[in-house]
Amino acid sequence: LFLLILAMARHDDLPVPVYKSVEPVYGTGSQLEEAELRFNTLKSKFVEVFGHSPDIYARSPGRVNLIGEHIDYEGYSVLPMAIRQDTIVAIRKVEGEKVLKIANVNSDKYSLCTYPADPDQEIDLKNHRWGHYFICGYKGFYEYAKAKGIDVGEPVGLEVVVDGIVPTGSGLSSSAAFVCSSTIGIMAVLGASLPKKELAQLTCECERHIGTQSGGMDQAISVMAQSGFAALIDFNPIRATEVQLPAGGTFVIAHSLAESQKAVTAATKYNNRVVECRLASIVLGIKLGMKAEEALSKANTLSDVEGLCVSFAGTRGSSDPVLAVKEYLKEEPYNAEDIEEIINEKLEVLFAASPSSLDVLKAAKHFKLHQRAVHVYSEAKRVFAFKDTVSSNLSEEDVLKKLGDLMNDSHYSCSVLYECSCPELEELVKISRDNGALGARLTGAGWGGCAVALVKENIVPQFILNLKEQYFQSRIDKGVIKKNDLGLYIFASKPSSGAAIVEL
Ligand code: NG1
Ligand code: MG
Repeated sequence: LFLLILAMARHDDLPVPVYKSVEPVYGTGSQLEEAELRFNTLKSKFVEVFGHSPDIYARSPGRVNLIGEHIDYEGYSVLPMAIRQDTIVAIRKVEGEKVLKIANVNSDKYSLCTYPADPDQEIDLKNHRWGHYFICGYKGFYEYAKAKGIDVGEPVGLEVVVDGIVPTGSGLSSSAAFVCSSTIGIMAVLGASLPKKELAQLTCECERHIGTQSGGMDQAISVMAQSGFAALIDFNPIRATEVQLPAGGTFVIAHSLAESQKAVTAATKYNNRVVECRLASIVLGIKLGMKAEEALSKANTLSDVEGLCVSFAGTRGSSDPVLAVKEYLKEEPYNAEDIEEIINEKLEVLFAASPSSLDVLKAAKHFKLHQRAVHVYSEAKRVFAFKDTVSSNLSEEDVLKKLGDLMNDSHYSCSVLYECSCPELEELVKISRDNGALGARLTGAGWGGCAVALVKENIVPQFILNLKEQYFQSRIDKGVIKKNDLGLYIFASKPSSGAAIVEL
């Protein structure tokens, strides 16, 4: 009976798998060889720094988002897949010494960070350090344990060595790979374990300690991904449904080489958009009949007022929430006073409990409520169109073409309405399309980082060669990157597996 129940359980109800070797995670061939080398190096480094071996290793992958950008924090489903590149955290519990020592295999770039073994410590956000992401997992887990009444005893010291190969600032969620592997590693040495979907929720909250008001996409896919499948991630509650991608298409990821340091630029970029969406939700709620007070407390995201927008659209014989946006949100940017008059509240008061939102208000000149809301509602629809297309009985040719079109529409919306692209990404997306991509778009938060292109399987090698020549060669010539590193900046990607614990 137990086995039957286990077989029937959804995989996201199960905890992160624990393996005794690296094969189940990395498969065979060159990928396995690379992994074995990394684990050996990581172990040697651990012995070198701390004088003994780690207790366990925890790994969690980066991801590429195929469609559904900047809508997870508005409550809408997204469709990413895990990539092979991951972060591995080797960790050991140290009784007695109340210090967290976090080292990196790449100690030239990332020097040892130490923190007190104190779950209540504040993270110094004004002085960003790479080790802060580990502390996100640390604080987040203890908060969770406290809230749930889980007894994990007195805080202990931890020794940690990190090996991350997800390119940073690239929109491939190196941050979530680091936060998730840290949290999973911490929980494993403290003897705690959770179903993956709860862990996905927890790690999302962990990462907010870095000061970005993240949605939950990156942590969800990093924790819950199944090898061979992309996933439709739903929120409230978090849930992952496997999506089988068409065999004749390959997703090629290319780095624009513009780095996007989200934790550092949050006030003018990422968190700014979260605040704009919140304001758009409140204004829409009021215009569509909510009392100001009710809207201030209940209209937190655009998904909260979608029902009202759809009812309005119904009066025009449609079901498209965008109609309500066009009717009730002006296209010209709003300034703070415009909004305060409508919502009958000072913005500083509305956001008083959120220091990172107050930073946004300080930095913002105006708020583009119309454009952001049109993006969110239309992008949310494209995600379902993408999912439906994949499972439709159209010919593969037609499926691929349609998916490409949806990706192109998504990029346009990100670029023009959400304004999260940059000149380098625009150039890369154009070159991708010119070289036969069925669709190409920025992926992740944007403002730099990577683009993802859908390319027919049979032209992938030529496509990559052409991009190397047309986008990367001039940057090699200028010394921006080294020719030998090109494989880090452009590669085809298959859907990889999610987080795992390895006990060697
Ligand atoms: P990146 O910047 O790619 O890690 C961020 C958010 C996601 C999502 C995307 C935009 C974090 C940890 N991640 O991803 O939740 O909102 O932007 O779709 O903030
Ligand atoms: Mg990130």
